Amino acid sequence: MPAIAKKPDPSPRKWRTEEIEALFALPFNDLIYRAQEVHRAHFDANAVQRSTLLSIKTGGCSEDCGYCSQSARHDTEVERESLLSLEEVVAAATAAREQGASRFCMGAAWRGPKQKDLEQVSAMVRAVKDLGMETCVTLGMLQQGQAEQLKAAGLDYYNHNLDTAPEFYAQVITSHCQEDRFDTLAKVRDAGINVCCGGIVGMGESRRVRAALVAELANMDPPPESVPINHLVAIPGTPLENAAALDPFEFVRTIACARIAMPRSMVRLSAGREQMSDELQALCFLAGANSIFYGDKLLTADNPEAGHDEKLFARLGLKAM
Ligand code: SAM
Ligand code: DTB
Ligand code: SF4
Repeated sequence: MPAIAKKPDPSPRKWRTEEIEALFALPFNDLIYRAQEVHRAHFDANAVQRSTLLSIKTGGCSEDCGYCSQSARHDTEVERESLLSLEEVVAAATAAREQGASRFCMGAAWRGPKQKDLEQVSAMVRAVKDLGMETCVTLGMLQQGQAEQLKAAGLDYYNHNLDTAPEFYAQVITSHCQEDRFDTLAKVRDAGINVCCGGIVGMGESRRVRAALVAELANMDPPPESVPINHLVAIPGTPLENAAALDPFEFVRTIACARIAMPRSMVRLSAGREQMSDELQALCFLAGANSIFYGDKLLTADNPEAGHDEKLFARLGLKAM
């Protein structure tokens, strides 16, 4: 059964950054307890949704996002490739379904799709939908009418992250502004597509920035159905390759704060799992994460092997949603 996001709360409360900061400052055990209470009130605490990612168009991106292996402006090992064929995408989605993923997410290293690109991606969405999977794409910024076109193709989710708090955004990305991202998110929402929107931590930001990111996400009206919390994967050749390491408990705290502030959203433990111990991941599930990327690759970076995750799920008594 595909995972269905819960209906958004018709009147979600607004959060001030200071309130989220106060959550961050709680003793760790108290914070996790609060997050567990909220999690259990809204979800099966032992069920985790699994999405598989595929990079359908890799590298050569015009944007300068400081964390990204795919920017043409950074000297990384990622080579520019052209858009995958429909057959390649269907083969990857079929394999992901066989491994137990309920959603297939296709990512493209674009500032935004050209009309010709969008038609090809729409065909991919239709084909993945026909396999009985939920569909998600992340294609960058959308122009008028493009979200409606994706909806008509059967798109369930559009991923477009705020990435960080407004006050830190320009230190990470200068080729577009966060307002552009809000504009695309509004187009996605208006087209009736579920919103997948989160951010990255571990980029050298302060706790206040992490709290402000969680508040921005929670104050979206309605909040995103799906909230990926990425841990920076430090990529050699990017401006953030030497970002200061984040205390792992601070990552867990970020998950817990997201869970408390967005009780009905799926919170996804996203990039960075390959660099985490099983014990740290277990703490993230305890803090209310109930979704992961599943399969040995994210877009360009490594993710734990599916077999390893199967064993982890068995050891923790977790079931696939
Ligand atoms: N080009 C599109 C865009 O930027 O919206 C879609 C692809 S982009 C790679 C999707 C998201 O992946 C980014 O917004 C960012 O949050 C996350 N991401 C990219 N590189 C990352 C890294 N090295 N570590 C953690 N998260 C990363
Ligand atoms: C998201 O928030 N994280 C995913 C997905 N949305 C597209 C991407 C993570 C990318 C990690 C680095 C890489 O694979 O290049
Ligand atoms: Fe391009 Fe997206 Fe990477 Fe930014 S995050 S450089 S927009 S692929």
